[in-house]
Amino acid sequence: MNWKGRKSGNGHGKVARYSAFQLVRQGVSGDDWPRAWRHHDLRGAYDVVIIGGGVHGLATAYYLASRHGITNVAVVDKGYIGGGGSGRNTAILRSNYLTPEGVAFYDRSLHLYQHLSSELNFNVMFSQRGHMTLAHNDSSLRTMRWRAEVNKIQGVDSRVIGPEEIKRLVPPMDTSDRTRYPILGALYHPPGGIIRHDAVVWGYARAADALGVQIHQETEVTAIDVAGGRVQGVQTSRGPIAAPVVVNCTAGWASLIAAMAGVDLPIITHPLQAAVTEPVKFFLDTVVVSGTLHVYVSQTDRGELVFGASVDPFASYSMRASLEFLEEVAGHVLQLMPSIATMRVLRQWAGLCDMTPDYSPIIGTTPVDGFIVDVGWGTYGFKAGPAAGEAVAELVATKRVPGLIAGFDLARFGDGRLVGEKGAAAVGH
Ligand code: PYC
Repeated sequence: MNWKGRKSGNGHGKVARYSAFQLVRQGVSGDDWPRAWRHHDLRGAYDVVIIGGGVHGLATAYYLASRHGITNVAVVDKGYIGGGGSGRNTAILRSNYLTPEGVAFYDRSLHLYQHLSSELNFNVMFSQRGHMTLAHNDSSLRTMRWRAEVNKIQGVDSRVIGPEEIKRLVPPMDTSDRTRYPILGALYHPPGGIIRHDAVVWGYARAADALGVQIHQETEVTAIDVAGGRVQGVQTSRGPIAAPVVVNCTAGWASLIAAMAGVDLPIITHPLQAAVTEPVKFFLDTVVVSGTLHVYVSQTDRGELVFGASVDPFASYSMRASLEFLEEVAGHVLQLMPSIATMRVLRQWAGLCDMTPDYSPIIGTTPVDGFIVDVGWGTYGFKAGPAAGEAVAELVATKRVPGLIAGFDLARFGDGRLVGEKGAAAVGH
């Protein structure tokens, strides 16, 4: 079910649909647009408390309300919604993973993203322009072939292409054999692309709010109450909340939040940096990734180039950007596309990645009854948001673990059932 045209769950009447007609009406009347989501006093109890107001937390809230009718839900965030990993990633979407579990999961997410603008009545600006992972040596070419075969078997459009087709798709790419790391081929994945991360977060927030979910920004969780092996609620900077279900949808601080409930997670947190240039005329039609050169680059609809690299090689909660990163990423991207040498970088930033031993997430129940985790996304979190939210909502509503996430349980680390997804990382870590 989707939320459009429904009464908002808190009795505030119908939520305005965004449309050309509504745009004209607002313009002529001069009325303010209604707030996309509202401020509420904190209730003392909810059916579900979701910690983290990024894409995962808000998607979970939205699917709880829209698919299962569970609306007595609070999403709490210590800052503002989308201000953590959701606002810091490079918004690349793809499903060309290596393991059958990973391919099925991320493909479901891609499918939900494809239909998200119409489902949420909010333009999330998904630009499905194709995604290309370059191979500069025999072993990466072998991994690309492996991924292409796993993808094809599961119905995901991926294939290995050669330098000629790469040059045709990305004319500024240096595909000659005179470079330090000549390009031998690439894994080409046409359904991949980029999206506007703030639009995704705001779209989910607006739709969840319209269904009665309460979004509480600047509400920091300071403790999680557990008694008799069962979660009881949370303590926050705005007071206590009782709840039989608490979902940890945080990124960057996931292991610290879990530790508040006495749950140990095998996560190490690393910073990941990115940068953006001034806008220029559109010339880069595909997302380009090179694991060997530790770089990925795409061009936004505004014309800026967005670059990223691998995670910083040390564990830290620092979100400072560094000159070393910029020097390295600029040098590497110029090996791929020497003609962009005079473009100026406008901004750089960092986010936090919760890395697990197998580069797959931890999603599902924990030894504490009612305390659920959707964490450990490493560098894959934003693309996973819709499928993770949908699956966690189903788990909360039905108390059954959906097949799509069964392999990503916390117990796998003790049982030795790892889901090795390092080979599908955008860049080497
Ligand atoms: O996995 O596509 C990816 C990715 C891009 C940037 C960081 N991770």
